[in-house]
Amino acid sequence: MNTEDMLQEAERILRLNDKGHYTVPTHGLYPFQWNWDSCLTALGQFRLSPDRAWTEVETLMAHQWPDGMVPHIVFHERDEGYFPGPDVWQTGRPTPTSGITQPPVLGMVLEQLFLREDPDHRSESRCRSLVQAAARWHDWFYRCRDPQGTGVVALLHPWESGRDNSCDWDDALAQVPTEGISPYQRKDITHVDASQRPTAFEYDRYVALLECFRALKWDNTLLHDASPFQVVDPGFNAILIHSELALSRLADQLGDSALAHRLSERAARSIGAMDTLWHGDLKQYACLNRRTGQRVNSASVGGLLPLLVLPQGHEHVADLSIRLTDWLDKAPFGVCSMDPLDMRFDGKRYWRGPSWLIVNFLLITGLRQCGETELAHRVVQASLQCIQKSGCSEYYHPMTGEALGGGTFTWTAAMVIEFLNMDASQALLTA
Ligand code: 9WN
Repeated sequence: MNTEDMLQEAERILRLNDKGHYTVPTHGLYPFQWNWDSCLTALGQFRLSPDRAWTEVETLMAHQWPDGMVPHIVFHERDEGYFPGPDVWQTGRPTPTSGITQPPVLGMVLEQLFLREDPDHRSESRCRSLVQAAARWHDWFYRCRDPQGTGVVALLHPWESGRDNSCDWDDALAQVPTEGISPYQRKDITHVDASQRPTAFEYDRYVALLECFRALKWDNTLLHDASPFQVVDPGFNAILIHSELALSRLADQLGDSALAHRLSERAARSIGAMDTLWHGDLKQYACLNRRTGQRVNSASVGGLLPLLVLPQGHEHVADLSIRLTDWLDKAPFGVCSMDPLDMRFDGKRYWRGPSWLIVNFLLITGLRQCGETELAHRVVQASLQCIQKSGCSEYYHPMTGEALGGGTFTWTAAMVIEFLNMDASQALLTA
């Protein structure tokens, strides 16, 4: 496939999965609107139609909860092909939604959409409303997921991380009690081979957490302290801070200097708090189990994502770049989701080894910001090699580039469009 074919295929997939005002990640396996999928998809959509890109994120934000939370799934239409559906979540929203959230990439995406528009014809009022809504979501994070004011927020469910079955959650998940959970039937393994999906042990705990929160009527003033699972993820927090800074810059451009100042102050405090997540032995960032107070000894890609918030020349940029280079040397088809030398690494199983183009994109964004442009180009090239070999899949075996998970995948297609529009990526690919 040459670059023109790749671009055409990516555009075809965006259209195929377009429901008019939102996009499904892929038909069958994920038949609803997902939070971070939609936001990242808007980046690719922008190249086809800026108006359609703004609509994608507006649709998501129309389902923000009154307390500021933005749900991870919006169930626009009934579809029996996914578990757990709205009847399991029972969140009581006018349009049914899930009751947990996902990585807040919205802020960084809004800034990109705004900057890419013709300065004389910018969608200022659309952007202004979205910035206000996104800031309310961020306020919710710090109020409800960091009630002690530590500067970093906790995840209460592995699905919130977007890296569902990462090894990062193994210990904390094992502590989640499953007695009395309702019987259920998984649908994911009717679409995708079970060897590429989370295990039954993990699903039982995903359901147990959902049922625990449902029993508390999804009251976010109670969920944090009551949750048997509270993990502070450096990757998630880096995304939150990166978006917070983007929102601050946007607020400034749009004339709301008070909001801009409030967000940049909070981001500065959170960047300081990220130091507590540095793991000196692993030479990367790692999670903290907030329930036990213990450091999680797990070297996953989440611990490299703080590249998104490190300034050029920071001592940890070099450490993280060395790790990334080492992983790419061992697995050339994108960045592994887990250290390839870890005993638990599994190149086929979802977030325990495979490479994901959206994570590659976030790393590339961080690397470019830190001045690591050569390494950023290497990750672009590795990502495009997956597409050349296997098309737009959900994820890839990082050693072979084999397509894994769902096919004709929306956010993967959107990332292809992003990568092909980045400077020099075409030259690299054809070199
Ligand atoms: C649960 C839609 C989503 C992504 C997540 C990915 C996967 C869902 C699932 O699919 O999660 O949210 O059922 O496995 O892990 O990152 O947003 O593409």
